[in-house]
Amino acid sequence: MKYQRSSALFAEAEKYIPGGVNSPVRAFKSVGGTPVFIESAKGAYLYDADGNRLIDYIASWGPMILGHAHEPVITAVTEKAKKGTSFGMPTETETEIAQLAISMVPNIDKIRFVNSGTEACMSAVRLARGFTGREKIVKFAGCYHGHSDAFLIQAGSGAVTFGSPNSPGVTRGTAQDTLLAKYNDLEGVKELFAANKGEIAAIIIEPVAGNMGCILPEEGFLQGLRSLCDDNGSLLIFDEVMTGFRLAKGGAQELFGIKADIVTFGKVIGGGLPVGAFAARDEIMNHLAPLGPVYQAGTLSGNPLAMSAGLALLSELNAYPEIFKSLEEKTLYLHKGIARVLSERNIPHHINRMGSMISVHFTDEKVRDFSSAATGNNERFKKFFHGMLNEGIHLPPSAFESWFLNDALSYADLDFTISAVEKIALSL
Ligand code: HOZ
Repeated sequence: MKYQRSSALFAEAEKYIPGGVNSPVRAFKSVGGTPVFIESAKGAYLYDADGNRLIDYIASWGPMILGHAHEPVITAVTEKAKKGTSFGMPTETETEIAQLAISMVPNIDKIRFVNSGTEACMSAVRLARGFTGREKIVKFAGCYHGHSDAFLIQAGSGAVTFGSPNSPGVTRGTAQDTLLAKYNDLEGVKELFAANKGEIAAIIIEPVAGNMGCILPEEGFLQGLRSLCDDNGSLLIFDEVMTGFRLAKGGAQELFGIKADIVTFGKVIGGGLPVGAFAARDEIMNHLAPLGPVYQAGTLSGNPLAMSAGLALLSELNAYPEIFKSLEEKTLYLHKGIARVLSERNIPHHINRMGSMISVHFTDEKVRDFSSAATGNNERFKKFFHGMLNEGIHLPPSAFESWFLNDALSYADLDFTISAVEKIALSL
């Protein structure tokens, strides 16, 4: 496939936008080459500036769970836009999506909408600090909770892809309130609690991590964190920006049967428009302004277009919960197909999968935390990524990202993907 026009567009973009992109993960810096510029998308496919059709495993980094330009979402947004795009005043649609989200997710009474997952996590931590009167938080190496200061300590996603897991610009004071643990290492978290008695406001975790590739919580790990929080008066924050409304109607809380104190959302909840949210029981949410003293606000929060897109998408997921099963079956099919090809060619690999999240790591180690994810052979990943792109398949351009399947993908698309792996495997 040819990507000449994309390359030219990128060269032009680089003159005016740092790195030519508005979010670093879009750049191909760690895999080489230039990003593909998209003109449109429908269902499982992206159509780029060179006229190529690509099978999409990024799904806008998660939101497009039912595929691109999904009709009910497009209709809802179009109709809403005709009535005005922003008022900075309340609308009924905000209450409708709040009611629906609360009915789908366990253990939450109130929800506040913001504009991104970053904002949601940043606000959740402020709320946890305000609620507990404590300052420290625990986060896990390789987890990414957006780009607010407190989280750019051993962060995953683009932060690690581009070699800045601890970003310059984060003050020492902020960094020292973020305690770092290893994913799946309950003992390590216990030690942090012992060393910081009465000081930890919250643990924040991606219950299934998606920002160092896809990493699954091991048996007892999330439950152990729940008990530690209970025993120490700390809050458990599930960052469900990726997993919320994707792994199940009620996200990871439902899937693992574990109650978090605060849950954050993004991606699917906005139906492809910029939306984040955080939610909790009344006793916690009532600490937020204007009811309580913890301040949080936003001009475009609860924007009518964004709310109508999210409402349309959540309504579908609520009405047809079999979608989650269908997505899981498709992802399993892809997993088995790719694993078969890589095993036949004796290519060391480890594939992690949960629901419709999956990632391929070119290592023979079991990938269970950031350091095992980092053992992946990046040269091989680069060849894999470009080989697949050349076959018309767009994967995330970093081994430290999860792939997201969408339900518009057909089994023919999955077979095509598996045969592309077969085709390029010899050159890996
Ligand atoms: N949270 C997304 C996946 N790591 C990336 C979104 C972005 O940084 O652009």
